[in-house]
Amino acid sequence: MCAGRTQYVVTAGALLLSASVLTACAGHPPSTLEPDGPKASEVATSWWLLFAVAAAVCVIVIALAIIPLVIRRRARADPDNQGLRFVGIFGVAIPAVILGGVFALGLRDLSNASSPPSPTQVTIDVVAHQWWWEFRYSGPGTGTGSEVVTANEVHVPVGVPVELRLSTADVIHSFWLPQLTPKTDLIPKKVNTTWLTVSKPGVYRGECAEYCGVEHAYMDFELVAQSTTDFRAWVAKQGQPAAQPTSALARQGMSLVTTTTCASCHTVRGTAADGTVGPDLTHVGSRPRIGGQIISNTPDHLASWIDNPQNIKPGVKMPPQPLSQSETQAVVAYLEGLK
Ligand code: HEC
Ligand SMILES: [Cu+2]
Repeated sequence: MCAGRTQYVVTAGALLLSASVLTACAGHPPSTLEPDGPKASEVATSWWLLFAVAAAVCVIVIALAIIPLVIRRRARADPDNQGLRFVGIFGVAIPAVILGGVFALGLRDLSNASSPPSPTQVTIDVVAHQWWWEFRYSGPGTGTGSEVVTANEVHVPVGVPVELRLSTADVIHSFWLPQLTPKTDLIPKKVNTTWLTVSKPGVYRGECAEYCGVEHAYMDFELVAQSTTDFRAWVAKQGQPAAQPTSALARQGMSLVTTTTCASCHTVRGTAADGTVGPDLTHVGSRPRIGGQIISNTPDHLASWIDNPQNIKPGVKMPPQPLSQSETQAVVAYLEGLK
């Protein structure tokens, strides 16, 4: 008996410990249970509803299993088939009502999630690549006639319905902003649409939610929600062609970037570099992180990335670059100046 009690204490202790560990971790990875937009709120609400129903069913079933152990009755004949009626009600009718209700709610949420808020004011084309995200701004609301292309960083105005047109350059990926919008697949040769409205300013982490190859785990991006004025200013800046280099070192870097292999994969708007395999580098210097959020954008990190990105993100679709150390320094000086 004593051993039994010790076991209870140990189990209870373990549960408490794991609960406190879970609470301590809360707030780190983005959670669907901390929504900041209408679509994500619907997901959170249906999660809590399912949780409540499942918890209630669990408690009732456990109670039904314990009651016969506590109240012992002698087995007796069952002439009216009460046992069968019990199974009919609790085993068939009630579960059918619960599952049917949950199914209907699921259909309702699904159709809400895939209906546009009207009218959307900003349209962004999202192109998924192994293993980074390309964002292209177009249409009204962005306040710019010129092209805006970014990588792994997307800005939106707070409180404004935004339309996202999702496509992929290679395999199937899935676009997910846990606090803002449910997962939507990006499927080859197809454009899927999703919408989001962000209710408060902030930086939100997004990720790829469909395994898409070795570096799937480092295919993250950041959504920056800001006031309409700040958003317009950002778009206007990103719409400008690349800044001119201001030092001799950066000038050497520019000629390397625009005349060597980089130019066949990367675009720097306003120069001869117009490749489309990798991210647009026109304003790469303004990004806080590079490589699908894998490293922060410091001169040292940038130099080791350019030297051999395979050391940082093994399998990445950018080969090691045959540049001397001083050439790499020149390229870094140029790219860091592209704010
Ligand atoms: C064969 C194509 C290819 C070549 C050549 C190439 N890159 Fe890349 N580069 C890529 C791809 C693809 C990525 C995206 C990698 C990822 O994050 O998964 C990338 C990413 C980058 C990034 C990070 C951008 C960001 O915002 O995350 C920088 C900086 C960069 N390349 C610079 C260079 C420079 C400088 C050169 C020339 C010295 C070069 N690249 C040559 C394909 C290439
Ligand atoms: Cu993926």
